Amino acid sequence: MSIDIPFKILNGGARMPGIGLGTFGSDKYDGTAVANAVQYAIGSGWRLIDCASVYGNEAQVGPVLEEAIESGVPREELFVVSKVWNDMHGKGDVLLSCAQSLKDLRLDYLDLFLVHWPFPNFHPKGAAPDYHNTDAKPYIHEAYMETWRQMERLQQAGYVKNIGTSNMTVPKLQLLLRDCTIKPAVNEMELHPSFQQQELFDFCLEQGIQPVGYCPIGSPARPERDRTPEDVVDMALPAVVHIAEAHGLHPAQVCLKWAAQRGQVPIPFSVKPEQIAANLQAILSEPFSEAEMKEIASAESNCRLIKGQVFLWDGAKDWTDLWDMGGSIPG
Ligand code: SBI
Repeated sequence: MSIDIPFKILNGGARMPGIGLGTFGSDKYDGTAVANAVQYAIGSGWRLIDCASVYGNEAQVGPVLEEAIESGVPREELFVVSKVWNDMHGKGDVLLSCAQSLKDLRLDYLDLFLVHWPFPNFHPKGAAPDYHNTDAKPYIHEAYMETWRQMERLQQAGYVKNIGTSNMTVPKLQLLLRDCTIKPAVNEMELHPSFQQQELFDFCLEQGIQPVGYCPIGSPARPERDRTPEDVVDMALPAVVHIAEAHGLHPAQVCLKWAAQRGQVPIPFSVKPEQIAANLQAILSEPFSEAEMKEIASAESNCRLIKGQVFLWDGAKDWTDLWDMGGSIPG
């Protein structure tokens, strides 16, 4: 099925669909469930699939992509994203990670390859929320640039059409923009009504970096380690519920329509066909009024859901250090 999904033009000229399917199944959905979701999504018109090696399911998603292409979906219509995980930032490793993702996804190029986190810090699968890796390091700009140079080489060699960042901050992006040869085409970041990151969002747009928003409906399926009692439920926000009623939409659809109309590319995850269909329909629904957009903008409450606490290093105060909340960083 071919649907006219609005798209964004990236800084290198590529067309990126205005909504994508997230594929992080957390500990709740295995590779088969996620692959079935991708199959249903492509069959119902979705074209952007947001993958990552750490999601552990690229080998299951790959055959679905291959079958879609074999059965007539033009490769150029698909927009497949993958990401290099934190344990593969070292010399030569970025290329290896990309090669593995290409092999697993059964593709000969990626549309977009991202540095998943700006730290080489990781934790074992299933780690407790308070897990602490004693090898973890703070952001080191020279180390990040070594990783980025490898990303640039992958683009120059044609293995990936675009490169980008994820989980960055304004200070980190400023350093990268100062020192890069190829600018990031996108920055993937947490974005939902209760966490709009207006300053970072505006900075990205000013710099020609397309914001891609994860957790766009508040990630109801996120793992336990990413839950706290203070977390706001976006779909229950009065502004969201009120606009949903006025438009005959589900609150999830309101979050997605707001996201797309604001200018980010949301990447909702779901394995349920009816939700996958409704999420795409949301983007195609009537625009919200300026007053409605403002009402949702006012629902901001600085509620970060994915804090990244498992990446903290010795001497870090708490998760706020990951996000440069104290100001500038050494560069
Ligand atoms: C993982 F598979 C493992 C760790 C992890 O930590 C931060 C949050 C994250 C991510 O990077 N992207 C996600 O969707 N969840 C994640 C995923």
